[in-house]
Amino acid sequence: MPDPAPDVPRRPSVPARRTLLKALAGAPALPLLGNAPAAAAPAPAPGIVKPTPSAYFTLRGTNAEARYETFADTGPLTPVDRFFVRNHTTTPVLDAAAWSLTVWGDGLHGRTPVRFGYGQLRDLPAVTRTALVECAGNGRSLYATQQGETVTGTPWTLGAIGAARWRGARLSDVLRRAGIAADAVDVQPRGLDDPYVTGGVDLGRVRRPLPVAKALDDVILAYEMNGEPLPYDHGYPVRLIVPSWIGIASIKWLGDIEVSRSPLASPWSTDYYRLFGAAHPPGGSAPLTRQTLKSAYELPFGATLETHRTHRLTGRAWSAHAPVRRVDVSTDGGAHWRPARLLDAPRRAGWVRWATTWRPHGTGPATLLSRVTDAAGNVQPERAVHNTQGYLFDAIVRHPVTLA
Ligand SMILES: Nc1nc2c(c(=O)[nH]1)N[C@H]1C(S)=C(S)[C@@H](COP(=O)(O)O)O[C@H]1N2
Ligand SMILES: [Mo]
Repeated sequence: MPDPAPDVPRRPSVPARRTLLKALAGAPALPLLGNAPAAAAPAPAPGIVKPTPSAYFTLRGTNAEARYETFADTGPLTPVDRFFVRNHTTTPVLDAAAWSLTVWGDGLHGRTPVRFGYGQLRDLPAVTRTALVECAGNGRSLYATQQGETVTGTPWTLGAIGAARWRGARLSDVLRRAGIAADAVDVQPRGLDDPYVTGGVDLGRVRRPLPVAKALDDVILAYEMNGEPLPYDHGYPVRLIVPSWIGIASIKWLGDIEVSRSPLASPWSTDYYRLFGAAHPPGGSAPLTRQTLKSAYELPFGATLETHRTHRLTGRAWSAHAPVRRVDVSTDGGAHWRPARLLDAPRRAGWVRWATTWRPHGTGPATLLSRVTDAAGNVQPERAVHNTQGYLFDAIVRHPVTLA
């Protein structure tokens, strides 16, 4: 099988010092540090170009998790300086002028690879849409903390998610111009970041098959995020955005797309991003596609709330299946529920902010709960169904606070 590894000229994966200094110079003043010395310039995470100040991020290996509670002072979109980064290796600093996308494979008429330069892609009709990017493992650590279950993988809390406004070309336009055959079944986008090596095994570059039906539906090749060129860490110059699917589908630093008349596979569709474990078929579930639904308070876990005072509590809710219909909250561990007030009009993409007021009495530990119901009738369960890799946590989050 031909495999034209794109011969895109690449700069070294360590960003140039100038780039780094420029990025740091653009860093925001740190809001949550109170009177900490202003000179405490945050070191970027290894392999991540943008600053990842501890006020906004928790570093987890090659990744930076957003502090979910700090979304409280953001609007419906997540600013780039708060947006989580999930890197299998390191952020490559690519040059748009030297970049091109190769579309190739037996699923093209004539089987001739077709190249698109950055300018050609930008000349195609542009679409703009809001979409969440949420890692399949978002909330993974709650399998352990809330359900006492062991799972493998990055122990995200709730911050492996962000919402942005993406602008780019339709994947369907690119595939049609490349001459996709009527009987093509899968496409497989692949990134230009370094091959992923785990346990001494080289799994190659990050790639994952995408069924043609989804590829021709609403997928975009994004070159802008929140009105700016895509940042290095989020896939510059071009990434895929696969709305409502798990984050791994949205391949960053896109280099090539294979188009095939027979089903494709990669470690990201066979070993990872399936459900394994007692509750699932012996060989694992089918490869995961859609994300699930969640809701959570924008409050640190273990926050202390003053008793006999009225608090305004806020949060967010989202579902990859349908618009949010309602959010219910409980401040007594689930004995009583009441509706929260929705602050945004539910739409098919993005999340809904919500609020409730609470005047606690008494002191000591308490548990706050929130529960989203979407327009398709999906509702968060009490428990998520365990899977060994801790994907798709969807259970009602039990949010511990202390009343004092
Ligand atoms: N090329 C490439 N694409 C990638 C990844 C990666 O490591 N390399 N990580 C994936 C995963 S697991 C997620 S959750 C999202 C994260 O996107 P973000 O870093 O822009 O938040 O990118 C996906 N696309
Ligand atoms: Mo992910």
